[in-house]
Amino acid sequence: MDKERWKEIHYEETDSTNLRAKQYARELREETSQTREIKVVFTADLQTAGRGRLGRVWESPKGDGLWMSLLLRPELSPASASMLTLIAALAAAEGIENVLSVKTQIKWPNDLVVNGKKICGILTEMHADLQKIDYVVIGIGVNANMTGFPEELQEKATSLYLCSGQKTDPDLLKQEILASFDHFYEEFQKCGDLSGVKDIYEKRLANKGREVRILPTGAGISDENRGSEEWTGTCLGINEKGELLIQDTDGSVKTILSGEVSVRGIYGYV
Ligand code: BT5
Repeated sequence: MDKERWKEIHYEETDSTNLRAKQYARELREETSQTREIKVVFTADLQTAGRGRLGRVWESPKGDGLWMSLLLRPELSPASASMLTLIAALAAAEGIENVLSVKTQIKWPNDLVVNGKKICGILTEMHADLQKIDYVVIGIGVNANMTGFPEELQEKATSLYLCSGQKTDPDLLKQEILASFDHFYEEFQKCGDLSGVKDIYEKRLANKGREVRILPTGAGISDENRGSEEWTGTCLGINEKGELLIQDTDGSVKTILSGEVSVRGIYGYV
């Protein structure tokens, strides 16, 4: 995709920017089914029904964060969509660091962590047929200015403010993350996979070199792991498709497509 400008749609309050993006895509499809080159970013000051994966709640209080969703219609197979989550994670990490001196790490596949606590979550959703993606929505939530969290999140969530003592303008954060996304997305399109960003991704990968626990509960568990018990191994990194490489205790290396991977020692609460 070229670096054409993002069309920006902002809400003071909405249910979820991912829902707004999906609705927009459905309406657009009815009007101009041939328009593939779209780049729309939806933001909200407040989300009343912010969502995480598997229908979980995403706390999105007013003015305290960057709650945004990117709508794209890439010429990709549905199997490639999960790579966009990794591209978004890289973009969010770099964008944040361009605004503040806070060192962010990526907890594969969809969390950014600072000092062992979650600062950003990503929710990628798509509409596709068997061969091709129709549209993809990448929701990115960054905790910017929260001064505290509800009790159940206190141990595992943090904000840029709590890490740096500085308030951040969500709009500036948005512009930086979009610029980084454009850069990494272009690299992704050039290669057709993540080979061009693998090294830089792995530098930020909190899981790398650590013992990780695989919980075979997520939707994207590969066949070899499906139905198996929870198991542990050492994370070696990712491959060019963005799958996590785990060395089992018997020395064999397995790939995890997506889903639930709990990482010992990354979050204080694990
Ligand atoms: C995620 O899900 O981390 C994806 C979050 C995506 C949020 C963005 S905001 C813009 C767009 N619009 C939406 O409606 N969503 C996207 P998951 O890995 O399932 O993590 C969810 C879990 O994180 C929850 O069950 C809580 O434990 C925790 N959590 C909730 N709110 C949080 C917050 N603000 N900061 C850190 N952790 C939070």
